[in-house]
Amino acid sequence: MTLLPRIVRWLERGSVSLHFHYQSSANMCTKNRRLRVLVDMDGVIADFEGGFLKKFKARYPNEPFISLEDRRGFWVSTQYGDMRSDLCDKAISIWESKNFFIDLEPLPGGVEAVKEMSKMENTDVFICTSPIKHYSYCPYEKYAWVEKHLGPEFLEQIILTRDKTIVTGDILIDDKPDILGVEPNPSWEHVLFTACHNKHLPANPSQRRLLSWADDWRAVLASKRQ
Ligand code: UMP
Ligand code: MG
Repeated sequence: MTLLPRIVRWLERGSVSLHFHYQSSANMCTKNRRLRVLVDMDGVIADFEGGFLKKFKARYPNEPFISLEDRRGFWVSTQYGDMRSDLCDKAISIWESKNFFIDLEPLPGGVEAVKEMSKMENTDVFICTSPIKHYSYCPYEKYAWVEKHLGPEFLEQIILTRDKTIVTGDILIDDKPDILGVEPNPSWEHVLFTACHNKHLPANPSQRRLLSWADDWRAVLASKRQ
């Protein structure tokens, strides 16, 4: 036999046995399985609401605004539009502007928590975030924000998607109360991250919450390892 077919055979055998090893260890030892954590960006590690209000007031100083205390509902544009119809487009103009996403301040403890969990054993962390459809600045600035605050190594762990239901993971930490898409049974458990717009929602016994990054996120991750 010439050398090349032999090498191909060795490689094939190697991949078969590696595959077998992976499958059997995954089945027999689920405790050692890696945990995949999906962390949302806006409203979880980046202060979208605070950044919006600051820039809205600066750009439209004579218009009414909604304080963070009075925010209700996930969609800022809907609440502004309900106040006066033209304020919906004015609100949208804020996050469609250059430098809106890169200028967002980190939410307290978020960057530290994401860095810490990504260093935990058997843990894979991804930033899972929905870009706006006006794509001139937002996708670029989301990457730039992650590089600036989490470091260039985190650029490997960004998922930009408008449909988070098709992403597989064990947990999705996200401030949006209803995360819907084409997959009716997403693999992750949605842990609702408390934000000004969702804190008044009635308690939902089937949905766990993280009140902030000072809350016990380590216990939430630990519960998924059992
Ligand atoms: N967003 C809107 N309209 C709103 C509020 C937010 O389009 O009224 C956008 C901004 C973010 C996205 O790009 O929604 C929120 O993304 P997630 O945090 O759900 O990934
Ligand atoms: Mg969010």
